[in-house]
Amino acid sequence: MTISIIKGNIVSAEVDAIVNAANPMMLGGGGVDGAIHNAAGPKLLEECRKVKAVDGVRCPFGEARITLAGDLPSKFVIHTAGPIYHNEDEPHKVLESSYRQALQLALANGCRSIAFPAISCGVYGYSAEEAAAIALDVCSRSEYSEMDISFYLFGTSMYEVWTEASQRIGA
Ligand code: AR6
Repeated sequence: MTISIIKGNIVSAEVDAIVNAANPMMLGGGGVDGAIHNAAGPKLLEECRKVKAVDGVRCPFGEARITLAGDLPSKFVIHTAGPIYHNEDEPHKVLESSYRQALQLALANGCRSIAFPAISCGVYGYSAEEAAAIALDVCSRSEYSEMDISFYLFGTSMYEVWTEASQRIGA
C-alpha cells in the first residue's frame, strides 16, 4: 500500500477511481463536484442519472455509489456524500463511513488505485485536522493494503494539514 499526499487538482489523477465529494442527489454541484463534472463532460451526468434514486436521493450521507468516469483519465468515479458537519450529532461516523464505503466499492470493482479529495472540508464545514485524521486512519487499515491511495488537496494549508496527519500516523 502507498498513501500519497498531493497538492493539486483531482481531475488530473491517473488512477482507477477518483472519489467525488458529492451531495445526496448526485447530479453535480460546486467545489470539487463541479470540477469533476466539468472535466468529465456530460457523460458523467448521464451515468449519475442511471443510479437508482429514492425521492431524489441517489447517495445518502455516508454512503458511496460508483459510475463510469466520462472523459476523465480514471475508469470510475466513486461518489460519496460526506457529512454536513453541523447537521450531524456524530459527524466522524458519517465521514468514516464515506471513506470506508468508497474504498470497499473500489476493491469490489477491481481498482488498485484511488484518489480522494478532502471530503466535507469545503462547504460541508468539516474541520480539516479532524477530517485528515479520520481519512488517514481508514485508509491505513490492513484491508486496503493492496490499494495505492492518493489524496489531492487544494491549497497549501489543506496540503500541510494532511501531510502532518500522515506523518503522525507514520503513513
Ligand atoms: N481537486 C481537489 N480538491 C478540490 C477541487 C479539485 N478540483 N476543488 C475543490 N477542492 P467541497 P464538501 C477542495 O466544497 O465540503 C458540492 O457543491 C476544496 O477546496 O467541494 O464535501 C457538492 O455538490 C475542499 O478542500 O466538498 C456538495 O453539495 C474540498 O475539495 C458539497 O459541495 C471539499 O470541498 C460537498 O461539500
